[in-house]
Amino acid sequence: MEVNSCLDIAPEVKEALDQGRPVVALESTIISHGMPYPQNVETALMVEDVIRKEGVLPATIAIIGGRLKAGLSKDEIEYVGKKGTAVTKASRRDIAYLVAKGMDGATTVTTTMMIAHMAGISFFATGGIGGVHRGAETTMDISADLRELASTPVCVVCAGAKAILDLRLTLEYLETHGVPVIGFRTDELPAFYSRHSGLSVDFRVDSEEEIADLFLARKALGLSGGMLVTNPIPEEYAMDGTGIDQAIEDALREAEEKNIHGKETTPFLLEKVRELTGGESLDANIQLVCNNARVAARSAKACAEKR
Ligand code: PSU
Ligand code: MN
Repeated sequence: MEVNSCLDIAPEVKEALDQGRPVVALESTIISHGMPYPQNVETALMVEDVIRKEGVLPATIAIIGGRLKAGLSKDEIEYVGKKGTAVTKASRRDIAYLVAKGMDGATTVTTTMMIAHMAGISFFATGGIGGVHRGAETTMDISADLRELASTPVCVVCAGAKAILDLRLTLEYLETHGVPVIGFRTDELPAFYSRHSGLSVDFRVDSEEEIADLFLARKALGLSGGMLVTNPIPEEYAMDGTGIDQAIEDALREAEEKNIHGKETTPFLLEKVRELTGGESLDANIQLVCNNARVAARSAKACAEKR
């Protein structure tokens, strides 16, 4: 494959890809904008360990000094985590600017998918994807993550989309754009902090092997878009009935009062919810990311074994 001249693949990641060994991509906006320092860096390193323990190579993705990086060193993860929200949250529209200016960028689900695909990585684990925001019928706030899922052939493993979003509209958008929403050992779309949303997924699978089969079937069919695996937060960390819905409502109201919009919205809501739940939402967030990393790693491994 011709490698993009703006892309640096870490040597260890390159070697694994060349040998057909499994690799899982990880995003960096969750580090810079999704969690406070130092828990963000601790979590990023812990998630990488979860993947390594499965015998799979993690590749955390970011933009550093205008270079697209597939695979960060510990120091680079520390750098992005410490700089936090001072790093540009980089969506599709931002990356050419960051490359042209030699700047840093934290990659969202959108840009992580793009860079993973450029590097030849097919599986990606995160916490929650962006989606259609509540009130989108007037704000038109629909995350670029959904559009990217529609076009880029990467399998994204997440814990669903947060209830800060309109989950029903998010599913409608994904259906329109041909993105299958898979429930991992569930028929119900999980809602990030919660295992329940009252909405159905498109298909249920009960093993990582089935995820690999589905990914390979899409590839064999020549379908261009991605697929979304939704993996419920482990029962013991789930926040159903702990006032999480109230915290989300309060956060949404405050965002409206403060006229928060555009790319600020998601980080603002996440931080507010963390504050309002006394940090409990952060613990849940950390656990669900690890849980997703494990499923992504096993799926990547199953896929590598079939090829
Ligand atoms: N969901 C989380 N934590 C996050 C994000 C989403 O639980 O940090 C980040 C991801 O990087 C996602 C981005 O791609 O927010 C979506 O932002 P927006 O809604 O502005 O598209
Ligand atoms: Mn948005």
